[in-house]
Amino acid sequence: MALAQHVLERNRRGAWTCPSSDLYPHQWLWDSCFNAIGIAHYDPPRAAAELRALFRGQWANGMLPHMIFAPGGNDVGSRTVWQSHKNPLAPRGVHTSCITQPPLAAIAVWRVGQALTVAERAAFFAELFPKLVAYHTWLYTERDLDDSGLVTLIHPWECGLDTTPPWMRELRRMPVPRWLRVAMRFRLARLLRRLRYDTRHLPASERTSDDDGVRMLVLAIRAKEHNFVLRQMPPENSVLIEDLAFNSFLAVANRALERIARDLGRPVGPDMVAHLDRTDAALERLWDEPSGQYYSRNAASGGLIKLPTVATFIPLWADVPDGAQTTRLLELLRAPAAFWPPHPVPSVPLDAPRFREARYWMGPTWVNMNWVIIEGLRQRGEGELAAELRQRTLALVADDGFFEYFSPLTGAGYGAPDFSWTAALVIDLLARES
Ligand code: 9WN
Repeated sequence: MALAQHVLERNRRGAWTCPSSDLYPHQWLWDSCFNAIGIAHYDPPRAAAELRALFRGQWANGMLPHMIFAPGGNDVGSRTVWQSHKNPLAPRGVHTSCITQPPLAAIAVWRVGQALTVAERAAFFAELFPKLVAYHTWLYTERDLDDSGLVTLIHPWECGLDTTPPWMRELRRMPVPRWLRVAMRFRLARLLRRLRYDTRHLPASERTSDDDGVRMLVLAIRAKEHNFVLRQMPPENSVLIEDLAFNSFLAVANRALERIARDLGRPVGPDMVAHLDRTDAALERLWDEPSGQYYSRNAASGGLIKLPTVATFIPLWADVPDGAQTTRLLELLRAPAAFWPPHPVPSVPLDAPRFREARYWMGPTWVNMNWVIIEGLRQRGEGELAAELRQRTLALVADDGFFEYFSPLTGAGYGAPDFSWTAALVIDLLARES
């Protein structure tokens, strides 16, 4: 616990906490939500400040950006790609990215609220509730254009599991300019490695491949040509996905928003209630009966992207019905050849052709995903399995340190050391004893 707090103290930048001092010096949306959930156990006012700091970046249309750049010259994460100051909707005092990230804010606000005094909580909820409503309203009006209940993402950085195989497959299918095809044939993207910040700190084998990195950049630049506005983006030149992880988190966050509203005695309004109910129901359209898994869906073609990932378990945390689906998901989770190796839960199952033991979201075990699955298992009354996963997750960190991700086979830590959400979620797991 003390060691974990130490990591969070070291990564603290005033009101907010960066994910890692070297690799990620800015504020990220879902990272700060996980950080606040952990910090609330030992410093509730600071946890509240962490979340308040996120809303510095809120756009006039309600969007919460995935990054708020730290002041100063260090341009990691390419402030220059976004140039938010040129967009009239962006806030003036800070530079932000122009896309969002998993919508965990309402969940974190609710949890942090439970750690505050009654008076502090009332003020905190009253301040952030309208901003949360604005964010959820933006998600539904700007990203759910057909009112299906499922939000569409425009870039893999929005889903949080950046290089997850479903996104990489769709990204590789995106038509690219001729110069890029030629560059890829001759593996010229490799030459850009010197410009990359992450591979100066970490082995390239643990990170996004050069080609995928260039494609992601091309996609961000294309989205910028359309002001990052979904309804302006031509589907044939974009990658548009109804992302499973994002929409599952949205379903959980919607319920947290309702709880905050009830606490304040201010109902969320019939339009929002209709959106929330539609999202719960719509998650079922991401279920594939033959394989017994949930998948993301290509928003343009409507087809499920049937590549298995850890995201299939996130709906356990949402309000999807108990029953045969849950039973199948639990069986899948415990399959040693797939999702239950010595150090579960891998981000891609071991038996998938795309599994890579050490590469980012293509195989390694992530503490935030385990924490989400533990939440889901507890909610489903699967206390024993939740306790076992909790114990294995804590052991992984105790043996190797607060790494960003881990080998599911050996438990070796990869990516950034002293990574904030690993520390924060360890604190939460330790505090809630089983
Ligand atoms: C791009 C900060 C973020 C996480 C993401 C993770 C990684 C950024 C990157 O780091 O993404 O947003 O530079 O690759 O994939 O989930 O929020 O920790």
